[in-house]
Order: sequence, then C-alpha cells, then structure tokens
Amino acid sequence: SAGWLADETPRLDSSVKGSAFEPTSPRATEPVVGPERTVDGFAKAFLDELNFEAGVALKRSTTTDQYLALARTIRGYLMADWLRTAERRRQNPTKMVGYLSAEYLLGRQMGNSLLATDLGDIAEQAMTSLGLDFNLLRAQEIEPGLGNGGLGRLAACFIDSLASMDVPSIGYGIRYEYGIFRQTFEEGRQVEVPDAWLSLGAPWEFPHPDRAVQVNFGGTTEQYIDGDGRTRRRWLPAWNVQGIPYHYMVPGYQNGVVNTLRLWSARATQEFDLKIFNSGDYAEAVRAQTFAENISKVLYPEDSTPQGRELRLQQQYFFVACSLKDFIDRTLEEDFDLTRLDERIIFQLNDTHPVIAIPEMMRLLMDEHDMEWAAAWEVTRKCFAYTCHTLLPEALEVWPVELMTRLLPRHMEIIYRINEEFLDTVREAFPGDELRVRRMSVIQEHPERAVRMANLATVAGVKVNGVAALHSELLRDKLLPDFAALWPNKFTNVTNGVTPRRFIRLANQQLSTLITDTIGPGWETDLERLRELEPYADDAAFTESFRQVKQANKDRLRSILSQRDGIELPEHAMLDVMVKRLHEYKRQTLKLLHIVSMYDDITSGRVRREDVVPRTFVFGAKAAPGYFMAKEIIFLINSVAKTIAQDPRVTDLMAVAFPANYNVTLANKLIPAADLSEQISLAGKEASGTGNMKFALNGALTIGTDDGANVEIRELVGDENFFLFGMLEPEVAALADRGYTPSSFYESNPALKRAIDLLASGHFTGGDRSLAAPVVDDLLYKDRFMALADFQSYLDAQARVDAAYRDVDGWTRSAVLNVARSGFFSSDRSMRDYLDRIWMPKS
Ligand code: B1H
Repeated sequence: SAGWLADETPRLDSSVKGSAFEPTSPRATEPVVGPERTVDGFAKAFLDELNFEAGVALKRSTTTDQYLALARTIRGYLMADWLRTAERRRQNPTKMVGYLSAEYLLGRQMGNSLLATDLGDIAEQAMTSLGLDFNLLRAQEIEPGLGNGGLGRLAACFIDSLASMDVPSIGYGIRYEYGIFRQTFEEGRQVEVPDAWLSLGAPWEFPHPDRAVQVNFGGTTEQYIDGDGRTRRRWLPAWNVQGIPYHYMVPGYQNGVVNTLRLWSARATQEFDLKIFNSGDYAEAVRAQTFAENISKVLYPEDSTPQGRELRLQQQYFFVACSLKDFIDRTLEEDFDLTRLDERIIFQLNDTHPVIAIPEMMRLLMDEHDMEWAAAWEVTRKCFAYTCHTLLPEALEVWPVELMTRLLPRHMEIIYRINEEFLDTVREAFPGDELRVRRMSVIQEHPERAVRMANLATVAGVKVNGVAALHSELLRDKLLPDFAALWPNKFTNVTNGVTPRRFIRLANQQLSTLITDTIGPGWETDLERLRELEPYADDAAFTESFRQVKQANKDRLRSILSQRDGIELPEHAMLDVMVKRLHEYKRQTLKLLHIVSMYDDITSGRVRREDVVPRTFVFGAKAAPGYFMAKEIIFLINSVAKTIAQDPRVTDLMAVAFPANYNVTLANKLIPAADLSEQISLAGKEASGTGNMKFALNGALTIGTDDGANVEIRELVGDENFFLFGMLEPEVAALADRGYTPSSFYESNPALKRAIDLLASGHFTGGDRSLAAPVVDDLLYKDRFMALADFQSYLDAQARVDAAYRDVDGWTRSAVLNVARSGFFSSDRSMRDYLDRIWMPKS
C-alpha cells in the first residue's frame, strides 16, 4: 500500500522560523560509529563521499571534488566523538567556558584534523591507492582567515587547548564571508584582494538554519506597567536580522574530545523583508536582504587600531546577542535558575570587541526573563572576565553615545545605570575626588561623548588580565591605575601561549620526530617535558640531527618560496625572519635600517667580504588597507629587496625576500626554517607577541627588545641564548617625557646617518627621492616609536648575532636550549592559568 502518499502536508512558505532549536529527540542517544580506521575503510568512505554525497565519479572528478571528498571523509571520523562529547556534556552539565571573540584565525583544518585523529598515514595511503596525490589535495584548502593577527590566532590556539584538555567550552564568533584580505604586490605596493574562502565549498562547517536566532536593532525604549503592576522599561526595536549558527569541530589532540566553535552568519528575517515587500517594491525588498547580510560579510582588516564604524558595532552586537541567547536557551533546557547562571558559564571577553555582551546580559535577564536590576547585576558581574590585548591609546575602543543610542537604545540606558551605580562606589571610596570620577567614568565627555568599552569591561568583569607579565603590570599601573586602586585583586596576568600541536607537531614534523625519539612521546600535551632535552644540547649526535632538521626545513622553505612566489634564495645563509602585521610600533623600519646599513658596509668596502656572515632576510606582513605609512613601509622594503637582488656586489652575501600574503599556512613553513627571530617592538608597546614563542619553540634565537613576552622568553632561555637590545620601558617613558628628537640621533650617529641618507637618496627607488620620503621624513621628524634611538643598540646586537652564528656548535646549543626551555609557552599552560586564576578559582 502507498499510505505514505497521503501523509505529506504541503507547506505554505519556505521560510525558517526565528525560534530557538527544539529537539524532537526520538532517542536520547544513538550509537554512532565512524568509518573503519584502515586504508580500505578510508578509501571506501572517500568514494562514498565522492559518489553519493557529491555525485561525482572518481575518474570524472576535479581536484576540488577530491579535496572536498577528502575533507568530508576525515571529518566523518570525528563525528562520533563530536556527538559523544556533546552528549557527555549535556548529561553532566557543569560550568563552561564561553570564549567570545570577534576573530578566530584558524588556519587550515585538514592537517589539524588528521593529526587529531591520527589518520595521516592511513589517509595518505588510501589516496595513493586510488592514484591520487595526497599533498596536492591538501594544498587545495583555503585557510579560514577569520582574524587579523595575534589576537585571532590566540583564540584559535586557546580553543585547541581547551579541547585537548577536555575543558567544557564553546567558542562564539562571526562567520565572515570574507576573511582577512589576500595580499598581492603590484610594483612593490600592497594590493588587497577579497578572500573568498567559501568559494570552493565549505566542508568543515555545519550550518543550522533551523536554529536561527533573532537580533534586534534601533528604535526606541518606553516605560510600561507589566501584569504584576510593576513599572518596567522595554525596547521597541526598528529592525532585525537573524543569526544562523554554523558549527565547526574543534578536535582535541588524540583524546576523543571534539568541542564546538559556533560562528554566526547574518540573514534577513521575514519580518524585515515583509515591511518592504508590503510597500510593493519586490525588487527593493530582495535587495534589502543584502543589507542584513552585510553584517557578517567581511572582517575589518584593522589590527590594533579599531575604526569606529557603525557596521562594526553591528557586527559586535550581532554575534554577542546570538551567543548569549544561544547559551541561555541551552541552560533553560535543563530548567536552570538564571540567578545562578554563573554556575554554568564564564564568558571570556577577547578584548573589548564583545563587551556589549555586558548590557545585553542585563537586558536579557531583566526584559526577557523578568529579573530585577539588583538580581540581574548580581549574576551578570560574575559571568564575565576581560582580557586586554594592548596599551596603545588609539586601540582602545570607544563608541559614540550618539551611535550607541541610535543602534542600541536600551543598552545605552543600561550602560548609564551601570555607570551611575559604579560612580557612586568610586565617590564612596574616594570622597571629593571628582577628577578621578571623571577618569574612571564609563562615559567619556571629550572630544565627544562616548562609551569607554575597556572601562565597562573592567567595571563588570570578575577579572581583568593582560597577556604577558610586563603587559599586565603596565595595564594595571599605567592604563587602569584608578581601577587598580579601587579593586587591586581584579587584576591578574595570563601570559599567552601557542598550541604545540599546530606549531611544532604539524609545522615541524622532523623536529617532532627527533624530540619523540629523544625523550619519548607525550610532550605534545605536556610541553614542559621539553626540558628533558636540555642535556642533549651538548650531545654531538643530537645536535647534528638538530642541525640537519633545521637545514631540511630551510631547503623546504626555499623550494616553497620558489614555487609560490618565484623567489630564489641562496642555499647557505642565516635565515633572519620578521613576520607579523605591519605596524609602526613593531618597527619593520628598524629592521630595514639594519639591512641598508649592512648593504652600505659591503658596497662601500667598509667591511671585508670575508668578514660578512651571509644572511637571508624574510619579511611577511599585511598592512591595514587604510594605514598609509604601513603601506609606504611595505613599498620601501620591496624596493630595497629588489635593488639588493640586482646588485652583484652583494647578492652572494645578502638577500631580502618578502613573500606576499603571510598567513597561518605560510607561518607553518617559515617559522621552522628560521635561525633568527626578530621581535623588535619599542619596549612597552607589544602586549605579548606570540610569533616570538613559535620561533623559540622551533629553535630560532631571538633578537629582541625587553617587551611583551620577550621578557619571559629571555628569562627562561637564559641571557646567553637571547640577543637583547634597546631601551627598557622606563627609559622609553623617560625619553618621551624629556622630549624625543629623532634628528639628534641621526646627526650624532654616522652609521645611522649613512643608512638614512642612502635610503633617502633614491638609490633603492629608481633614483626617485620622493618615493622614499614618506618613511624617511617620518623617521627623521616624528619617529613615534623611537627606531632611531634604538638603532645603535640594535646594530651592536646584530654584530653579536653574527659572531654567535659563526660558532656553529655554540649556536646549535643555544637553539636546542631555546626549544628545551620554552615549554612554558604552550597554550595548554595559558588555559590552566585562566582556569586557576579566572574561570574556576579554588577561592
Ligand atoms: C592585539 C589587537 C587588536 N592587540 C583591535 N590588539 C583589532 C585590536 O580589529 N581590531 O579592531 C584587532 C586586533 N591585537 C595583539 O594580541 C597584540 O598586539 C599582541 O601583542 C598579542 O600577542 C596578541 C594576542 O594577545
């Protein structure tokens, strides 16, 4: 009989309801088994994906088809663990960590998933058995570049560690349709190309349009009397969008745990459309959908200097509102009393970008869940902790009251009230000190009325932390001293870390094998064990292998740069690497002055050729598209690189490479090959740095200032294995107070004068002085970050580097000790510190 034919109900519309997900759950748990962990099992699963999911025959398939099928096959092996992890967490609800971050700079997913599942060999053999080139397929993946630099990469390392440590946690963020731009060079100048990372298909994500969440914007607020006769306020928003969750697997390292990263994508709501549809303009209504979808369209490419754009505030509120609603609905599923919400969640605010979550939590608890102000505040102030990632004044986010009132009027009211009560506390603690009250206020008055997001986060957060020891000290004593006076115990430090899985195991397989052969397995999740390598720093066989690994990594890099960028590098030279965002405070110009100085020494015959230690300099850096000076610096580096490459007097002694589009994928190839790591920011400006840690862990020596986590690296690896130079932070502050005149350093230092004159002469810019002028003039007359003041000290340190490098055994010894003593910089340790000091303190 065909009874089922009668049972189908036609539906009127094809829309999605804006309601939270309601599971129908016919069975509580289903037995889930992944495909067989054999070469044949893998090959079969792969063909199933290709044939039955993609509908493509192997012999007609493209490389893209094959890549997609491979990705889906690998994720199939993680699926059972994912469902099991989620079920286990639901069965035993405990306090979770909610990481709120506008950025996740994930890097490629395939290698990481293969490592987590330990399926690399099986997958490779399976592909070979089908006649496919495994590495070619892996190379197809476009990395999800949903972040700018260190801050976004840190978030990715942290969720990796949380999964590897089986900490109940969830990452929340934005699914940008376009991530960080792809950088290309045209005549040495940066040109940005949109990063269409989803264009080939998105095999690592799981969209859940049926679990959409509605987010409101604009409108007004009003007072009303509720059913119990209470006077209350409510928000009458003007428009809304919906947030569609996309889930990403976050696999732990070979531990059967798979956590979730939930990124939100904006769509137009029916309601939104209807208003315009009803006006009769169908085409306009369809067009208007793109207005809503703009919210998650593109990552703002500013690293450390936020632009106060309206769309950016919309992005921030959008993902925060979705995430809080998502989490609260989840706790309500277990009938949880929201006055105890802090027993279920601690939200970590990754910089100020998600700080609008604080008034949003208040609004949800009061307006949607009927709580009184006092009760709502009592719980809200236990649910958030704030990480500050900077000290640069221009990086501190403030949102104009005018914009905030227009976009989020209810939140603005709540912020005012939080501030009123907070300022009462200040007045009580410091009677009569109105200057202090003004400094601490969440609202700034000048140059315009605006909400200081860092102050709001500090008022509401359980803890405030900086990202390296020095930074946390400066944060407490220089950026927020008034808050520290009021609440000394609110301030703490958690030094950043990096995941050893991606940045050693995946990036440096040969070093990993050498380490495992020497100290046994297990160091990948217990990185302090690298200490056991210390005795081998003097072991001839070990150091010889170590050198061979470094050379192999250099050879691989040379071949990659040759293929990828058409850059041909000399075989034997010290590899001196500076990779990070282009920013004046990071001082790529100081590096450039060193290069020009070395060039000048050789071409003028000031040094004998046989005394020169050959070097290859590698830069990698993206500039924010609107950052004029940063782009001029890129142009100048490229100009110098080109001139040097064409000058036969120096080509055997120096080369400068600037591969375009530095990203996580390239970092994984570059860092393991480096001999020297350049960490040369002006002391007090780099909050932490995390590239510095990756280099040390891969056996590069650091030349660096006493800044950020460099301080801790030097303490750990030892003075004799680190090249320190430059002013200390108090000296920088003192010089700034005295008044800094860069030209006096230029006048009084002949080497510096020669380098700057040569740059200014047009020698590197085809004879055109004007092309070098923006950078040169800035150095001579402004030099906000005091490159000229640190120049001589830097040059001296580089001379020490040369001397050390000539001593091959001594250098290798130092490199080994850098690896052995950097285990502290595992992001697992950072997560342990967050747990102990912030998330789950044993009171
Ligand atoms: C860091 C940022 C940042 N600090 C604003 N601040 C952004 C600020 O899109 N924006 O508006 C984006 C990024 N990023 C970096 O964080 C620090 O400069 C590094 O020193 C630090 O290592 C890293 C992680 O803590």
